[in-house]
Amino acid sequence: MPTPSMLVLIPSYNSGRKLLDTVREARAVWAPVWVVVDGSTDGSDAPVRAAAATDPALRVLVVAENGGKGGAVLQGLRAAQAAGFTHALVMDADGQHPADHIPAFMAAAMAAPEAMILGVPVFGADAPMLRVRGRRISNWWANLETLGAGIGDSLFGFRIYPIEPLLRIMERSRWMRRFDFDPEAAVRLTWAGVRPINLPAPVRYLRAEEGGVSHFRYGRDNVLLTGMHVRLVFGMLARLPWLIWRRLTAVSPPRTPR
Ligand SMILES: Nc1nc2c(ncn2[C@@H]2O[C@H](COP(=O)(O)OP(=O)(O)OP(=O)(O)O)[C@@H](O)[C@H]2O)c(=O)[nH]1
Ligand SMILES: [Mg+2]
Repeated sequence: MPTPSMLVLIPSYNSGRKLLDTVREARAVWAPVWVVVDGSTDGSDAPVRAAAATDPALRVLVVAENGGKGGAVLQGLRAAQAAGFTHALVMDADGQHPADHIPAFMAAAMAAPEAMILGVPVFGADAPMLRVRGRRISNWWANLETLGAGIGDSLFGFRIYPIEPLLRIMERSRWMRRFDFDPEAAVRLTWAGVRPINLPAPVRYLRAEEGGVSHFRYGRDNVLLTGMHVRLVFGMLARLPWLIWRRLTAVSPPRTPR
C-alpha cells in the first residue's frame, strides 16, 4: 500500500448555516478539506466558496444536480484518488459530527492503512429515541451480512475509508448513491477483506433553531434501506462458503470473488 495520504471529505446538500461552521472546525484540525456541494439550492455553499478563495487547503467541488449523499462522496473520491489521496475521512456537513475527533481517527488510519475506521455514535440526551433504536435493526442486518465481522455501527457517517477498494466497489454498482451508501459501503468493504476498526464518536442532534437540518425521510429512506439489506442478504448468501471459510481460517486474502 502507498504511503497514506488523507483528506477530509464533506458531502453537502442544503446544509444551512452549519456548513460553514463544520468546514471551519474541520480546517482547524486538518488539511486538506474538500466539500462536495451536491446541487444545493439554499446558498449554504456561498460562504464556503468565499473561504476557499483564500484558503488553498479548502476545495469546493460542485455537482450541478442533486445526486444523493453516496453520489456526492463518489465524485469526491474520484477527484481525491486522481489527486493522489489514499484515504478519505467522510463526515456530515450539518454539524452533527465531531470535527475535534478528526486527528485521532486519522492517526488510527495511519496506524492501520489497510482497515476502515468506523465511528460508533455516542448519543446524548438530544438523540431521538426512534433513531437510536431504529439503527439497531440496520446493525443487526449488517452483522448478519458479514457473519459478525465487527461492524460497530452500520449507519454512522463519520468514517475513514481506504479510497481504492471503496471506489472499486462503487464503480461497479448503481446503488450506494443515497442514504444506502454508509451501510452498504461498510458491508461490501468487509466482504472485500477490509477490516473494520470501531472508534467512539459523539453525535449531536441540533434543533432547527440551532441550525439543524435533516434530509432523512423516514418512509422513503427506510424503504431504501430495507431494499439495500435484502440485496446484501442475497449477496451474503452468494458468498456464504467463502465468508464461512474466511471466518474459520481468519485468513484475509486481498480480494474476494464477486
Ligand atoms: N451530497 C449530498 N449530501 C446529502 C444529501 N442528502 C444528505 N446529504 C448529506 O449527508 C449528510 C447526512 O445527511 P442528513 O440529512 O443529515 O442525514 P442523517 O445525518 O443521516 O440524518 P439526521 O440524523 O436526521 O440528520 C449531510 O452532510 C448532508 O448534507 C444529498 O442528496 N446529497
Ligand atoms: Mg444529519
